[in-house]
Parts: sequence; structure tokens; C-alpha cells
Amino acid sequence: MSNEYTTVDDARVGVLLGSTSDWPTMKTTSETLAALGIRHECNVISAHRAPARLDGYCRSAEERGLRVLVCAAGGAAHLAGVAAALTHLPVLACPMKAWSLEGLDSLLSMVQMPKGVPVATFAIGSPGAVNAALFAAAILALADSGLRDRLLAYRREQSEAVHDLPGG
Ligand code: RP5
Repeated sequence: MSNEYTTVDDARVGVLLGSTSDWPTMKTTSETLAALGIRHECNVISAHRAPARLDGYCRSAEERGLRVLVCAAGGAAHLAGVAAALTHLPVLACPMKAWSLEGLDSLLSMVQMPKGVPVATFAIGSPGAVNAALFAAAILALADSGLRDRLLAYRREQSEAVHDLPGG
């Protein structure tokens, strides 16, 4: 049922969180996508607490216009792997620091997908959350020249913001 999750018209990226507790980190994904003018939607859909909802979301994703999914989860972080099993769209995985192990558990859960169903796994925490947004942008920019220009401008501004070492 569509009312089980939030949809945004013409969204190209679907951001999925295993829990609302992942939002403080994953809001950086949303902010980065927004800065690049990428329409996206964010939902909390736990793979183990709401498997039927995740199934419906992923199976309808391509038809609704989504082109990339970004999945964030902590602990035994199976959200990205399950999403990738339900859609052939690219799935980008963001390991969260949950309640222990500083996120290493999440990282290994995501990066160690068995062969056949890939997920692209990013760094633990907000560095990976931002990079997942930039990687989604790079994928979408292959077929969107306006976004390509915005992504190049973002990269240029980032380069210009790098300062010389003190005394250098
Ligand atoms: C995972 O367990 C979530 O993605 C979150 O990172 C972690 C803790 O979830 P809560 O217990 O805070 O809901 O499913």
C-alpha cells in the first residue's frame, strides 16, 4: 500500500533508514542531495521490523521513477542487502554506528555481501552518508547534463576551499 511510506513526485533517489535513530547521520545524505538539486524521498523501513513494507517499496521503486536507493542501517545491517535482493536498481549502503562496536558490525554486514547481489558500501557514519549522496549524484549525472554541471561545480568549490598548510 502506497500510504505505508512517503513518496515524493519525480524523486530519483530513495533513502531508507533502518530506524529513526539513524536520521541524525542520514540527514547529511538528504542535505547533500538537496544541495545538488536531486529530488529524493526519505523513509524509515526496517528490514526486520517491516519486511512487507520494504518488499512493496523496493518492488515499486523503478516503476515510480527511482533510480538509486541509499540504505542506512546499524548492527546486523541487512537492509541494503535485502533491498538489493528486491530490485536491480543500484543500492548504496551506509553503515551506522549503532549500540556497539563503533559501526564495524554494520560495515562488515554490508560490505560482505555474497556474490550475485551487490551493494556498494560506504564509510561508517556521516562521511559515508555524504559520499553515498555524491555517488548517487554521479550515477544520475551520467544521464542528466544539468546535474553533471552542478556536481562539477560542487567539486570545484570543494577544491577551492582547500587551504594551504600554515606556513606553506
Ligand atoms: C538498526 O538498528 C537501525 O538501522 C539502527 O541503526 C539500529 C538501532 O535501531 P533502534 O533500536 O535505535 O531503533 O535496525
